Amino acid sequence: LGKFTWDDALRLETQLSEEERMLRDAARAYAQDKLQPRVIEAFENETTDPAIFREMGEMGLLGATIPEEYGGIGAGYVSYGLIAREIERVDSGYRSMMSVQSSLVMYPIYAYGSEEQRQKYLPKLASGEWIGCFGLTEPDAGSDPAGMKTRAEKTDGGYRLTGSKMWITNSPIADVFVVWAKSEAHGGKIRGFVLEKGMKGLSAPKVGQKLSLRASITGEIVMEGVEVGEDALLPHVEGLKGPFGCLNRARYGIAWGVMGSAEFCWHAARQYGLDRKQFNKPLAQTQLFQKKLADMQTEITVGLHAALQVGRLMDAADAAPEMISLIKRNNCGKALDIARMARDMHGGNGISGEFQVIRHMVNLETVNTYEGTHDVHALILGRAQTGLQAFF
Ligand code: TGC
Ligand code: FAD
Repeated sequence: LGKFTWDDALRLETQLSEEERMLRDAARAYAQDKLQPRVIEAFENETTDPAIFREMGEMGLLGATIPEEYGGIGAGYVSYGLIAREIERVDSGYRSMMSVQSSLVMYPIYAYGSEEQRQKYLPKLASGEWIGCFGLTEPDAGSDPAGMKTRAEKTDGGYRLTGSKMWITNSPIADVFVVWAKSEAHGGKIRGFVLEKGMKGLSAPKVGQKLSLRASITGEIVMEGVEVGEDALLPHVEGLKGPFGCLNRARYGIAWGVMGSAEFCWHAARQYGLDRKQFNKPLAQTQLFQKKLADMQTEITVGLHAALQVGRLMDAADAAPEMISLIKRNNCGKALDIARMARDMHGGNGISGEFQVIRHMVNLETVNTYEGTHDVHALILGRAQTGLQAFF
């Protein structure tokens, strides 16, 4: 008979290569040694430490899938997912900082940028010397980015950008801004532009009073006639498939990341149940407690293996966007359920910052919403199986 390992029920470990395990172990050591000790205070005080980008850069955790000639480590998408899981085991906000830099800033510059843009931006983004952000969402265009109002008008030798983006991770501390705008010179099609901190007319005020994802800074991007040269345009993509190509990668990473957050909550609930006695026996010796642990174990195991399968297909350049919608939606929804359950299983201690499960719980509310809400991904999957468009 085979051996059963409670925290790796279907042996994910055996499905990983030696290289993937080494990178995962390095990411775990960094996350536990360097991120875990500062997260409680960072979340409480709503502070984002920009040094984290340089630390992650040194570890090769930024833009890991980007080739070495541009500062990445040329890792595969399974490795990228494993990194996301380890960082989000500490906090979804830290994973957010990493995934925006990697999938939403470095990826579009690599995939859609000119050789000059790649050389100018990628090495400094990979090292964390520069911080990047990605502006798609606007105050009146969230789930429906095609409704964006940001415009790029043609000027002599370049473009003038006007508009505002809302809910942008990293923007108040960003050096590099990948923004999407409707370009008049390209028949009103959506095009990507790379802006830089300090450009006239560009500002990025912080969004305050966030009660979720507090360790990750969020802001607006305000563009009041920002003038850029032709060299700011990402030349190799047009239309919504530009931003969606980046979102596919970030959503995939999130599907792994939230499983890390859920694992933290599950392990914490299990340990709490073993340690705490009520009615003269450990909580973990009650049927209701064990059922909850079994549900957590099952959903996390299934979610991780599904993410691994999509990662293998991504590494083979054979993954469909709908697969990514399926795992993003499922894993975020299940992680949120698990975090809420773990909060409940901790009783009153569950609302204390010290026990951390409520921090994961409120973070996961954001993760369930950004990069396509839980329901928007249901509509993507509904369209794929009925052929019927239900968005509008
Ligand atoms: P639709 O007609 O479906 O498609 C328009 C064009 O885009 C192409 N496309 C894709 N291409 C690649 N990958 C995908 N996943 C794609 N999905 C669509 C499509 O082929 C088409 O191309 P073309 O050449 O024919 O023009 O577009 P729609 O307007 O009907 O879209 C509807 C919907 C709901 C699917 C879409 O708009 C959507 O996914 N909405 C959610 C918006 C979203 O995810 N926003 C995320 C903002 S960034 C963010 O949240 C970062 S947080 C990160 C962090 O902090 O970690
Ligand atoms: P809405 O689109 O207004 O949705 C509100 C509700 O209506 C949701 O429940 C949704 O599911 C539902 N809904 C919408 N359309 C339909 C429909 N057709 N049928 C049924 N229900 C529908 N964006 C970026 O561009 N870059 C970033 O870096 C970034 N970071 C973020 C960080 C944080 C902390 C947060 C909270 C958001 C971030 N976002 C970012 C924005 C995020 O992607 C959007 O919030 C998300 O796409 C949802 O858009 P919305 O908030 O406008 O909600």
